[in-house]
Amino acid sequence: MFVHRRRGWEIAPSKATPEAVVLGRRGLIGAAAGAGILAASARPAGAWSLLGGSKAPPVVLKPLTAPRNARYDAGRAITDEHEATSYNNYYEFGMSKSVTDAAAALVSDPWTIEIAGMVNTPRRIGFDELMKQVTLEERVYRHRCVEAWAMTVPWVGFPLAALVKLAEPLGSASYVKFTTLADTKTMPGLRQSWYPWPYTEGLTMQEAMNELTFLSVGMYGKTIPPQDGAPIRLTVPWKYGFKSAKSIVRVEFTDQQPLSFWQQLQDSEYGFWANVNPDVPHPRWSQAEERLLGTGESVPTRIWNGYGEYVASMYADKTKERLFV
Ligand SMILES: Nc1nc2c(c(=O)[nH]1)N[C@H]1C(S)=C(S)[C@@H](COP(=O)(O)O)O[C@H]1N2
Ligand SMILES: [Mo]
Repeated sequence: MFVHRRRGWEIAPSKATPEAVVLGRRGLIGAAAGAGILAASARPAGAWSLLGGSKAPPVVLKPLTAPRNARYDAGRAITDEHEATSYNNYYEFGMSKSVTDAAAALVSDPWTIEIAGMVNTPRRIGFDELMKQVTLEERVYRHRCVEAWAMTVPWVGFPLAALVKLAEPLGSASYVKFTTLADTKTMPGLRQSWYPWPYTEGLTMQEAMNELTFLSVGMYGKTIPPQDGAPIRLTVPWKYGFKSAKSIVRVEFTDQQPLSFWQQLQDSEYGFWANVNPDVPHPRWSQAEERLLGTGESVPTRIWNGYGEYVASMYADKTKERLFV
């Protein structure tokens, strides 16, 4: 099934450029949180750039464990850690699946998240400060990329609902918009100016408050590696993987449906809802099956990525929406 599709799941840059131009550029915790355990990775920031910026020093991940929440049984074998952390989509570091070396340049400590828009008090919160205010748990979730590959990962993090609560949104806010890091000094992908950087994503407030919606700060018992979105990323398991924005720097509450990065590039292929559905093919390939990272096995895709019991009811009244694009 992979033979006939493009190497990447995005449209070719040549094709993307006009649309992008036309569309315009944006029209814890407990125990684990203690003393700096959570700082994403220790690295002498800047040192590598003195050497010409060609190679960042090796990334040191810190142990980060939390009790596993047994409510979310993935029903699949956990993907081999190396496979899951070396086959990535992180376009800020390049369009290839192998961005581990490039992403080592990401400076994820210190890290600040801006809480903006329709909230009681707009403010900035340091990552370490945030970690003191949430309770971490481990959840094993299935991840389904729109390109039809899938993995099963033990994430460590906390429900997005906990951050929403801390943010104190106004009653009039109906969406949450996520903006991720766009640092031209460390992210070579940003030179590809036809892409509408920074990477943005959005959820309805109801989706944001859903019990499944997770902010991950660790995986496989360690802090998240840069290539997987250090130090904090969304994990939205019933939607195509592009909704799971990496390295989040801004969370904005709004009454306008956010326009996401991929939507700006090609709305006909990557919409706002992006819920997984085997019966709604991508315009350029089937979504009926998915290939498991590691084993290469092909398995049937499930509607809502198999999480319907938690999420389907949110969409019962949205029959006119393009829920599966
Ligand atoms: N900032 C940012 N977030 C991103 C992406 C990206 O390119 N940039 N790619 C998305 C896509 S398409 C997928 S499938 C997942 C991949 O996560 P992983 O590399 O950790 O498996 O991240 C999502 N989040
Ligand atoms: Mo993806």
